[in-house]
Amino acid sequence: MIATLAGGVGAARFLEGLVRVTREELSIIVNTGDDIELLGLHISPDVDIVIYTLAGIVDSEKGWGVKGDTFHCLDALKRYGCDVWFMLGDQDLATHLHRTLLLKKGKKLSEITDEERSAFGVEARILPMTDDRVETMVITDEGKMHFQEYMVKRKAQGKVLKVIFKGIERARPTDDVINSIKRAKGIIVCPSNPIVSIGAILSLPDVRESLRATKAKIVGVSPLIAGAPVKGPADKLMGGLGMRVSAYGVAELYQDFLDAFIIDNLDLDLKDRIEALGMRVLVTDTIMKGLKEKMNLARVALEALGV
Ligand code: FO1
Repeated sequence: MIATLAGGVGAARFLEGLVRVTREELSIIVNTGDDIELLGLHISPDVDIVIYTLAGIVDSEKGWGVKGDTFHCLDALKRYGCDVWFMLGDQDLATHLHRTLLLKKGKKLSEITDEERSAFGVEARILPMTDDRVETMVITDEGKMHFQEYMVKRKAQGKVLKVIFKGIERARPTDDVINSIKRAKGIIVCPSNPIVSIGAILSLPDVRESLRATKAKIVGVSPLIAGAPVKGPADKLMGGLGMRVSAYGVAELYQDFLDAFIIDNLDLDLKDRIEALGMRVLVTDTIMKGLKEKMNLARVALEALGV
C-alpha cells in the first residue's frame, strides 16, 4: 500500500496519473482545513476535488467542481440577495447536502467520505485527515478570515501575517490516517500547498512523528516551479510567513522526514542545495499538462520510493 498526503487541485492531478501507473493499493490522506460551512452546508473542497478527479467528472479546466455543472440554485439565491461568492454547482450541491445531512445524523466525515468515494466508483481509499473540525484561518493586514474567504472571495489580496489552524489543539487524526502512514510501503507528499494543505495535515498530533519514524521511503513533489505555484496562493503564504518562496523553501519545510524530493527542470540550479538538506533530488518535468505528464511524474515518484 502507498499512502499519499494531499490537498486539492495539484494533488488530484498528480493522483490521476498515480492511479494509472501502480497496482498498489492507495490511501489518500486529504486536508480538511479548507472545509467551510456555507449556506448551512458542510463543504469539504479538497475531499471533493480528489474524488471528482479520480471519478473522471471534475471540471478539468478549473480543477474543482463537476464538469458541465449548472448554477441554477446559486442564481436563484442571488435573487434573495444572498452573497454567493463560492461557486457551488447544482450537482456539487447534492454532495454537500448529503454530507451535511449525514453529519447531522451523527456520522463521521470519514464514513461519509467513504460512501461518497464508493458512490463515485473510486477505488483508492480517501481518508479525511481528521473527523474533528479544523478551520484554516489567515490573518492578513486586512484582518482575520477563513482561508476560502482569503483565497476565493478576496482573491488572495493583502499581506499574509499568520496562518492558524483553528481547532487543531483538540483535533486528532483518524486511526486510518496513522495506520496507513505506519503500514505504507512508500509515502508520497503530493504537489500541494505546503502551508495550508500539507501543513494542516502535518499539524495534527502523531502525523509528523509517524512520518519521521517510518522505515518506508517518503518522496515529496514540489508544488513550486521557478518560485511560483501552478495554482493557488502558496507563494503569498510562504512569502508572508518569511519563508523562501522556492522548491528549496518547500524542501526545508519537509526536510525532517523526506528521503527524496522531485523538482522541476526549471529548478535544476537548486538541486545541490536541496541535496545538502539530506535528501535525494530528482529533476523532471513537473508541469502536469495532460495525462502523459501526470503519469510520468507519478512514475518518477514510484521510482524514488522503490516500489
Ligand atoms: N475555488 C475558487 O477559486 N472559486 C470557487 O468559487 C470555488 C468553489 C468551489 C466549490 C466546491 C469545491 O469543492 C471547490 C471549490 N473551489 C473554488 C476550489 C477550492 O476553493 C480550492 O481550490 C481548494 O480548497 C484549495 O485546495
